[in-house]
Amino acid sequence: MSKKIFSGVQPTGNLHLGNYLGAIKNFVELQNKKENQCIFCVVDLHAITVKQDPRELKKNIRETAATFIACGIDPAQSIIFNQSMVSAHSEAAWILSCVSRIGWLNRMTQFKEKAGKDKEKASIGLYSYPVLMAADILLYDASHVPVGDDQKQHLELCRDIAQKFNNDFTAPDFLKVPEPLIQKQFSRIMSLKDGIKKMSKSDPSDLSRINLTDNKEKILNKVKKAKTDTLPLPKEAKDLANRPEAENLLRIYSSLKNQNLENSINEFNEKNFSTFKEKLSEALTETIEPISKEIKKLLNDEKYLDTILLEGSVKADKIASKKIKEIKELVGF
Ligand code: AQP
Repeated sequence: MSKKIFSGVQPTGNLHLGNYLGAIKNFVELQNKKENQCIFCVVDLHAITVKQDPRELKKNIRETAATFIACGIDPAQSIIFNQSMVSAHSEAAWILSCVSRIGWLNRMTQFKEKAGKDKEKASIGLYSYPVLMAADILLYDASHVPVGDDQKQHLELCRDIAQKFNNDFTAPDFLKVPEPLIQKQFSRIMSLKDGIKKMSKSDPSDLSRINLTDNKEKILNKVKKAKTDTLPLPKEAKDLANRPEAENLLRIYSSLKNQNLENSINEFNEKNFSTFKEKLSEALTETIEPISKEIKKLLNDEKYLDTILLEGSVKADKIASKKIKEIKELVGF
């Protein structure tokens, strides 16, 4: 059955292995099933929910588009565009924010994590971020949304918003209620420095993540310095309990090798970490080095990247402007 796929990545710099294994790798697999229609968005409106340097943002928008292409998203097959070029996203976000309930948003854990202790000083945009995300998805009647595990709660909210809109305006099935597509085994890649913290763009330590722009030397160094524990690798999956770093590294290896965790456990059955880290570095270099070289090559051609984004936004706008027109009619404008 064909799927309508929509997903986004924020152009906030330092795209990393977690973004790749948790999301972008899945985008490419979905695109490669010819019957699927895929839209991949550089969500720059989401990026400004925290302060951005305008020059850096411009650079990061191109870098995110370059990363999509370098990872295998083909602009001839999928729509690649940046959110701010299609005004329907902002319009739909406002209308949907009038449907969404404060109580629903108050439950969002990502806001609590990102706003930290000083919630009063966080932007309103950061608070209503999931409503904009719902607008992104619902404008394209997406049936499936491939995301990392951290976005699961936002997707559930998106489903609630769609259902409430359909009820409030007596328009059954008008907004398509989307399904999440979450890679079960590899949905949350953790920091190389702390196995209970998500690998993240904003971690001040570059050693905590493998960036998709890292070269071989950097990869080797980061794997060498990755936190482990004093035990050898496990014999069985149950021995990974309370060993978050070992589990994370084994999961990363499994995902890169397209094998399940049990196979990797058998492969390194009670070996020491130095043997495993050598193999992990090899697997990482094999996957990341070609991506990183391609990103660098693409970044030398800004005109090409701008054209891809412009052409993508024209295609996206065609779909989104039709939907926002229907939304406005239902609302009574
Ligand atoms: N560590 C991760 N493991 C698995 N999937 C992940 N994703 C992000 N981190 C991991 C998935 O990547 C997609 C794009 O993410 P994003 O750009 O919306 O947000 P982010 O990477 O979480 O980056 P932030 O919010 O800019 O930075 P931090 O986290 O540093 O504050 C999503 O599908 C996400 O699930």
